[in-house]
Amino acid sequence: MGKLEEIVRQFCIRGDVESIQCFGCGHINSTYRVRCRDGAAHIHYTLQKINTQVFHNPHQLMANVQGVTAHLRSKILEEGGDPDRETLSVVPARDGSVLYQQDGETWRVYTFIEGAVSFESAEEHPEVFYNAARSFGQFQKRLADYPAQTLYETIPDFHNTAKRFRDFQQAVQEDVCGRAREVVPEIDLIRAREADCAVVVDLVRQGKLPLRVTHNDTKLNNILMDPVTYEGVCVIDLDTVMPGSALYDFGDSIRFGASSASEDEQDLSKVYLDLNLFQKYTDGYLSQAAGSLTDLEKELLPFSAKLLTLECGMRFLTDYLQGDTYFKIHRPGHNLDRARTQLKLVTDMEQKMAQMQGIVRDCLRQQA
Ligand code: ADP
Ligand code: GN1
Ligand code: MG
Repeated sequence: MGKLEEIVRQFCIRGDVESIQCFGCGHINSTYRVRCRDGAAHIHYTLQKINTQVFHNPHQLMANVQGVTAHLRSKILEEGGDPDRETLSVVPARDGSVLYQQDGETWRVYTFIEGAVSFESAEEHPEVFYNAARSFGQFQKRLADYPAQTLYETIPDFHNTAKRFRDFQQAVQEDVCGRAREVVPEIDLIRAREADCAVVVDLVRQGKLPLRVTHNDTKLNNILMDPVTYEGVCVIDLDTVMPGSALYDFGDSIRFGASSASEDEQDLSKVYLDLNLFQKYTDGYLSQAAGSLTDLEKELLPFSAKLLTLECGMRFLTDYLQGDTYFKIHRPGHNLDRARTQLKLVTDMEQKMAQMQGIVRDCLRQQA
């Protein structure tokens, strides 16, 4: 029996394990699709090794996941939906725990959501992005009455962009890999935007922007969708559900999904903000969330897209400078390529800010 099979058998799975394959394109955890056979039936599971370099307290993380999924289940049932499909279901280990730990590694299992796929891009099917927005908007709505004080902060200061800027500055200064001299234009571009970094955190601290229960990692591949109808099925990757600003979720979705190219595209001439996709997402999101957002949140939606893109660019560049210790990379310079696409998007968004503001205004007018 292979190591992965031995691990998955520690969980309450049905049937005999037939195969275990690497799955998905996440940058943090290691994900596998497990196929089991029980008589004539095939059952699939999602086995994940939690990245404990990133998530220091996996038990607290799982307490969040269980609390949030239990809440979502009851909302989905009230709405007449199918909770086994529309939210994640944790499969416990045989000893009753939600995690299994071995050789310093930490594992969990979810039921696999069948007949749903995650998209890496919305360029070919813009309606995918509209529906993703509706799902993330609905996710936020379903968690609006969740007791936020019971959530653990799985990664402290996750979207504290001002802190991210300080960490970036420190990485440049320490320059542990001697890479800073290769990336002077990128460093300058970020430094020139220091003032942007504090805008949202300051408004949250001053109580001018509300804290809500937010997902905090709303990239398009963190939602499973129906491959035929392109409807949203299930919001996944709940590891960073924490109190946050709605702007983090809106901005991060745009950063990834409204880009004309993939996050690691090396030809920067292909990378720009697709205003059609921005419009689709804004429309879908506001169809769910317009009623609960404050005026200031609505006003800052376009800025949040730029802010979260700048933040992510800074994080990729910081990781590149620190020797690629945080995000998984698949080639040398991968984090630098990712940082460059984000920074290209930032400058493009700056030029398109007035158009983005116009789109938000038009969508709000249509919702009213
Ligand atoms: P990471 O934190 O590394 O991004 P995710 O939890 O997002 O990990 O999982 C990585 C990928 O695995 C997802 O983008 C999705 O394609 C797939 N996936 C994860 N959980 C499930 C599930 N329960 N059912 C089906 N596919 C899943
Ligand atoms: C990571 O786990 P994944 O791949 O869905 C990261 C996000 C970044 C994203 C960039 C916990 O998301 O914050 O925006 O990569 N998640 C964590 O693609 O750091
Ligand atoms: Mg993910």
